[in-house]
Amino acid sequence: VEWTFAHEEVQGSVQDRYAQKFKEEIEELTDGAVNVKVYPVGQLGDGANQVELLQNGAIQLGINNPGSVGTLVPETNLFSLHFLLPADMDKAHELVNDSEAMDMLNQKYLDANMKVLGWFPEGYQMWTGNKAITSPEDFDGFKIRTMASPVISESYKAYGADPTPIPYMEVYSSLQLNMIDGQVNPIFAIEEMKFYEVQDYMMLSNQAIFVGTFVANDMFWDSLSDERRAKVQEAADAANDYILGAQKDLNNTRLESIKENSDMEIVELTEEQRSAFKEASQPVRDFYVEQYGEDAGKILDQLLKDVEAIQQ
Ligand code: 6CS
Repeated sequence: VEWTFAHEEVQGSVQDRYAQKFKEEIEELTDGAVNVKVYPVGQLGDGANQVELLQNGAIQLGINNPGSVGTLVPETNLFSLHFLLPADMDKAHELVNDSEAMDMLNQKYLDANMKVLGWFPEGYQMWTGNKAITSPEDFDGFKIRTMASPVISESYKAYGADPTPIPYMEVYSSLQLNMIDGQVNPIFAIEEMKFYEVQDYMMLSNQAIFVGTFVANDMFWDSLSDERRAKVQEAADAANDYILGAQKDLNNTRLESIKENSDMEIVELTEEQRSAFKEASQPVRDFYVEQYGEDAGKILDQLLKDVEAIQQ
């Protein structure tokens, strides 16, 4: 059988590496009875299109992220909150898989026809811009491209910025044409999408971690035998273990390559500068709970509890 696997990034990206690793594992575990065809972004539409195809079962497997699922699974806007996950990447990776909050959140995905097979951090979200941003005041009137999620918008409004949703594949040209002043993404993406060519500054701001979600269509999942399901989960777990080191390496080497190959200035925010953003971001937590209700509140509380525990 052939399974279709779509993700939201270009070849060689974190999501693509995850997908390729999963493909390799499941094809081996099933002695070639399963064949996985991986489609990067653009081939089956953008991130939002792919979520739709996955929900209705036109494709079996996919990687999406809370930014593109936020209007369908409102509780997942949790990960669009800033200064939430621990700064330590290993701990963040552990939490997004093991926190009890994730059992509650995964149930919400199931209600939206998506069976979650794994969560993984892809890197720290960094701002790039046509000017340096070191305080919330610098964001005043700044048009920042973000994904189309209400909590992401609210987060940048809290800094005084003007968040503008634009599809991923159109960000480069929008920056080039000065339709926007900046954007936010992990370093590996800033490199492979060549945003460094059309931006003067990159802020090592670390306000959030970009997380990816590996999901299966629920009907497809239900149609598998117990034995096949166990193998799919085994392959997903192998991809999940692999991606932690792979994404760290990729983000590190691409930071070095940006430093070498571009004249984009890199601005490292001090702890004091970061704390001004952290403070400004706190009311967005209330927005999240007010907008999405009791279960969202429980998920947030549980995650915050587990973040505290893992940092002890
Ligand atoms: O900013 C975006 O829209 C995209 N960024 C990444 C790193 N992955 C997929 C997502 O759609």
